[in-house]
Amino acid sequence: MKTIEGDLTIRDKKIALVAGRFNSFVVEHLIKGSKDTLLKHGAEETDIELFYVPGAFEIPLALKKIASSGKYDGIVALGAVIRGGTPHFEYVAGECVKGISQVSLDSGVPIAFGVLTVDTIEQAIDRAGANSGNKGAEAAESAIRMINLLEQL
Ligand code: INI
Repeated sequence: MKTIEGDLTIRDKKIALVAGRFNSFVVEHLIKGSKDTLLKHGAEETDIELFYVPGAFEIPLALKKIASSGKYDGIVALGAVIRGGTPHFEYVAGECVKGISQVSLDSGVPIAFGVLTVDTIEQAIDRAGANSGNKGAEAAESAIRMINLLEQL
């Protein structure tokens, strides 16, 4: 059986990070995890550009423009939607997830999903590098693997 899989090396590729400022105390850790992972696997500092949007709800629209610019080989979407006391959690999280997926499918640009959707601040902190890995780092790895896989298809 022939196996086709994207590897974890990245060279001469442009990557955009799109991050929501809402819950920035968590999102900054996701950005760092993402950036460090890209650098670890071969990206140069100048290959990476960071775009901020106000919150997770705005991520899809920014992604749409960024993906359609044709300048980026892959994108990592980063944010933190925390349920704790937020009545519109479901709407913000739902629209964000749906929009990210739609832009990726429409544009053909791989967009990794590094948006935390959690119940509590503690869970968010855990998943931003404190205990349960760093979702930003994991999303960066997915972006690298998808860029390399799509190149072979
Ligand atoms: N945005 C987030 O990124 N995370 C959240 O937890 C959140 N909550 O809880 O409301 C949130 N809301 C803001 C939203 O993304 C938009 O920026 C805002 O509604 C303006 O359009």
